[in-house]
Amino acid sequence: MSKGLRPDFLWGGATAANQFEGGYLEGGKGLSIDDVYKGGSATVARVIDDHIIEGDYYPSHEAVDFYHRYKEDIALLAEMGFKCFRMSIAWTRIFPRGDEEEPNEEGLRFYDNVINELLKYNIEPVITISHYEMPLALVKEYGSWRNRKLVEFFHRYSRVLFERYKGKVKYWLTFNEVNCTLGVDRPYLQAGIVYREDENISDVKLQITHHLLVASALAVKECRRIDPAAKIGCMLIYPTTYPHTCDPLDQIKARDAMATTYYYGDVYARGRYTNICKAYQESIGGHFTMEPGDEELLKEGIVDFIGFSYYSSRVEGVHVTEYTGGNMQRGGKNPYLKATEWGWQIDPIGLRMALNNLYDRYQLPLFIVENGMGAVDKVEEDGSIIDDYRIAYLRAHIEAMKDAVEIDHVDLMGYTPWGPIDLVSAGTGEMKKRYGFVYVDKDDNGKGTLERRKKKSFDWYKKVIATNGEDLEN
Ligand code: BGP
Repeated sequence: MSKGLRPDFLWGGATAANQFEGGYLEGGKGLSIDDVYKGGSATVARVIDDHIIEGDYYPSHEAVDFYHRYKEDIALLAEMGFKCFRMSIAWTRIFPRGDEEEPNEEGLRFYDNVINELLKYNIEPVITISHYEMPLALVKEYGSWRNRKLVEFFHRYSRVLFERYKGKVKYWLTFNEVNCTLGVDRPYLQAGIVYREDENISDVKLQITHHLLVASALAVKECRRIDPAAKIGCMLIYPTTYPHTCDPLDQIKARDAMATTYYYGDVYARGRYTNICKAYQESIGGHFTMEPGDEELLKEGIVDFIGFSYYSSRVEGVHVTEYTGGNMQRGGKNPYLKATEWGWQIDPIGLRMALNNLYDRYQLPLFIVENGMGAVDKVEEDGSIIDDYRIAYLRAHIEAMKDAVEIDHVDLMGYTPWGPIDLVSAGTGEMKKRYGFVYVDKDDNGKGTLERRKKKSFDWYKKVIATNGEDLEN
């Protein structure tokens, strides 16, 4: 077998509409759940506002203004040699309330322009259909994904996109980090859900999940019908999880901690609720309703590839006493690893493990659609930004990913690190938590010129892409 990444490896970067675009009321856009959310506290279930409070600052409203600067931004991505660009479409630009019969033409026109601009540079759009920004009206008036009606609305929305972008968009992802919905964190960001006191949380979790899985399966079916040449995948958050010790109880605990990830992964990749799903349903004592035809639909909705995000690993076990932060989930601290300023443990080998675990389990092509290190960047007096720490993080993760391909024979389609141009943090709403190769002049209070500036990592990543990952030297 030949060594190295495939010649058509999809190098790029990843963003999400609500964290990147701004223009939150422009072009007929409706309010999304993220437009009334200030970031930072959605990691625990809480009562959240369902409207905008005048005078308060909302990071997504302007974000970094990709809405008006997409040409300049895409030119920068093209200069780095991007082969693909992962972005999401804001559901509320297309269906401002979510329940309309007809889409908002102005919203579609914005994405026509963005997609055409990308194609002009031969950058393949990789589109997430829903990334943490569902229409607020669907939450307030329908109870969000508790309600089966949402399946119909999402079906209509995704069908409009496949029809409009047939022949132009070759790669689709359904729901971003969908498995967060079952975790303790983020049912709000993912599904607009804040649990009510009068409801059985276990039942609601399973019902929402079933609706999301059915909606995804329908999207897969529609995508194949409308544009058979396109590929459609799922998007899981993947927290590589190590047992704390060799105590067999720790092994079981670490395995159980992956149940919410494989719950989704198994249905997406195997088309049915597997043993791990059933065990999880029983462990939380939840029940949900399936409609006739759902089982068939899940079978037909098997994805073409598995997209996943990987930032850090965690430790689980019965003896864990020290915890640390992480992307959407708290985990046990690992004494062998260093962590970022936000406490996310840096573990490139964890990425190789993730690739192996997912490939062993599903035997479907994989796509790393998020990875990266949030860090505070300093602009030097001469205007330069020397982000060697970012280069070191990405380099180590690319090396690990290459090991998974070259040594372990994992089938990997591409790599899109998070936030190639600085954007708003999903977890905290901060600007100072930066991921980009391109710096954006904006602070946590919304002040700044929005000017774009290349960091040191810009040229480094350009070289990495140009050599298909062969030259990783800083
Ligand atoms: C993922 C989300 C992204 C992104 C990223 C980094 O979970 O899909 O939207 O934000 O994490 O997280 P944060 O922005 O909290 O640093």
